[in-house]
Amino acid sequence: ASSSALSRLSNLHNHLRPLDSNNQARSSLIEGLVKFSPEVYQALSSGRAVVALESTIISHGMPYPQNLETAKQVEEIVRKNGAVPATIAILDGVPCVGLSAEQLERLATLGTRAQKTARRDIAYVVAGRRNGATTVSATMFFASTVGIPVFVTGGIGGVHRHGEETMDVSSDLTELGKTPVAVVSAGVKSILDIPKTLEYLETQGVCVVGYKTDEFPAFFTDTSGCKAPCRLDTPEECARLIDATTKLKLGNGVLIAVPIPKEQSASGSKIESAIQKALKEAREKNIIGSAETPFLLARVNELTGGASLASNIALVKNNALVGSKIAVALARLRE
Ligand code: PSU
Ligand code: MN
Repeated sequence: ASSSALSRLSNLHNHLRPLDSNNQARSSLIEGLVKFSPEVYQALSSGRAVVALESTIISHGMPYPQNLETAKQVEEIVRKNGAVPATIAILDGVPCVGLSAEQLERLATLGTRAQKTARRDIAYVVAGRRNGATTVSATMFFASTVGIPVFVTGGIGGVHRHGEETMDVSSDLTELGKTPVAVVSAGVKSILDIPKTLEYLETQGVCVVGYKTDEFPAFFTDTSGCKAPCRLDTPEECARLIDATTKLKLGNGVLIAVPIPKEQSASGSKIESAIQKALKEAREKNIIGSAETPFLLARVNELTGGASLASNIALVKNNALVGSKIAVALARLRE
């Protein structure tokens, strides 16, 4: 049955236009193993701007139905700004780059029944023909494999508080160290240790950019008390940085940290006290490993009466706006 699934995929693949020589979507290893939506395949084939989007934020990061609404709205924002959205997830063991409306709905209703899939989980989910929602690390892996240089999300994982004892350091950080994809996020949540996360990114050789800010943003708030190592002020500057990273064959990722819009940043201190409470509960209940981030996100949302979810949605949309402009500027640069 698995080989017939594969042959169906390669059939589909054969019906699509062959890839031209400029584009990166050509890894022969991935031929027939990844299913592209027609929209994404066309865009990659013609060198149009594409923006990768992750799926753990849909399954584990937000409740239904806001997760589905947000996912659809984010895709619309990307299209309105001249790029093609490529939401990435593993469905029935098939890595999908670009989801249909039905597939997006399926993922959103599966919620936490989909497996949270980081890099380490990819082979397990594919081999077992499971449904996997890809985190930043797994989404970067697939984006890079098929040649999508820009990826938009809400927040990335990082070094957890007390990470020096637990060694809970998100694989998002090591992926950024070895995979050449630019990740647009609102920085790192204060459920994590932000200074240690920045140190670790430096160790991994990741270029961290504050977008129109000198300060590294903390997801729900536009300040963290930490300086952003670099600052850029336009999509074109970001595109040139990404292009230089590619030309130099540095091989690492870039983190572009976009502060949450000021209007949504207001409830930041209320959210901070909820974060403290949720962290304490997580320790008491011994919630660790990959379960910790989803637990904290859900709990903070409950404790803030939905305020954190509203902020989360607003910042993701803002990131989609900025990320699309960067992807379009990059595609222009490479014309
Ligand atoms: N932070 C958020 N929302 C999210 C995540 C992080 O504000 O949905 C998800 C992302 O998919 C990220 C993952 O890649 O959590 C990190 O999980 P962990 O801490 O287990 O590495
Ligand atoms: Mn972890």
